Amino acid sequence: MSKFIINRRKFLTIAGVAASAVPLSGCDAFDGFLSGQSPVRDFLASANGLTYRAHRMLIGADTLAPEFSTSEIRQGQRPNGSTDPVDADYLALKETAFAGYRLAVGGLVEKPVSFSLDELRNMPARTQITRHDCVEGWSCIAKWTGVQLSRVLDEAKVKPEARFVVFHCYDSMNLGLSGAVPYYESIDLIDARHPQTILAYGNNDQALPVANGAPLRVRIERQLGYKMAKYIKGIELVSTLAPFGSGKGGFWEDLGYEWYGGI
Ligand SMILES: Nc1nc2c(c(=O)[nH]1)N[C@H]1C(S)=C(S)[C@@H](COP(=O)(O)O)O[C@H]1N2
Ligand SMILES: [Mo]
Repeated sequence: MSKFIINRRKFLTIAGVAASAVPLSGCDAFDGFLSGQSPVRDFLASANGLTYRAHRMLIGADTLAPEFSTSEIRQGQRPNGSTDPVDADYLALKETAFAGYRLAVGGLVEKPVSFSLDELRNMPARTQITRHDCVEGWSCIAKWTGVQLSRVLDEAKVKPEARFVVFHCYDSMNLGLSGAVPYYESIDLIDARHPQTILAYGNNDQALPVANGAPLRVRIERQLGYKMAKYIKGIELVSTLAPFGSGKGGFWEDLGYEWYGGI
């Protein structure tokens, strides 16, 4: 991970210079933090806080990740992490080609709802060709088709006190002696409502393969691969991440990765 942190700091310095001509609230506190003399230092005293604030201040909420052309797709999306879950409830769904699948949306919403795959496919679709960057050191350009998460959230009517979207997944991850825990992830509502954040059911013009998260996985194009939960069982709107896993906001975060995996 250290390589990524250094890259982000480099980015910060460059972006900070570029942005100095435009009014940017909070910039002083930020510079003060970098020189080590600011009272907000404690608040920002983690690489994670630094990168999160940097991205949020210097990159607009709606800034798009680069999109590519069909000719730039060189190979299928390389499967990584869980690629064939063996959890009983998942196997039962897979047997029926996911006919009985329903995406549950609950938590801090006015109207808890669930959607079948057909219902999701009948909502307005978005297709995007983007690059997936995995911390393990590989990237892949692929085409993704799905429904914008914001549309699904609007159906459920997010309550004002909600701050995060938690993705609950079907696949359990083996942690050796500590047993198996389900994969989960979380993002804030800025990324959740970003136009390129989609619940994808299609990959490279085919139904999403099991290896890449069938029947439904999220694409969060401005963050690293581990944020993009596959095999989504349900979505929960929450005000705090403390109750889930070890409280760090995701399976890999609980093991030490940063919560904000911005690229
Ligand atoms: N449910 C679930 N989601 C997951 C993972 C996983 O193991 N389980 N691995 C993550 C990681 S580290 C990466 S790089 C991407 C891989 O997605 P892909 O298999 O489509 O390449 O999924 C992410 N989402
Ligand atoms: Mo990854």
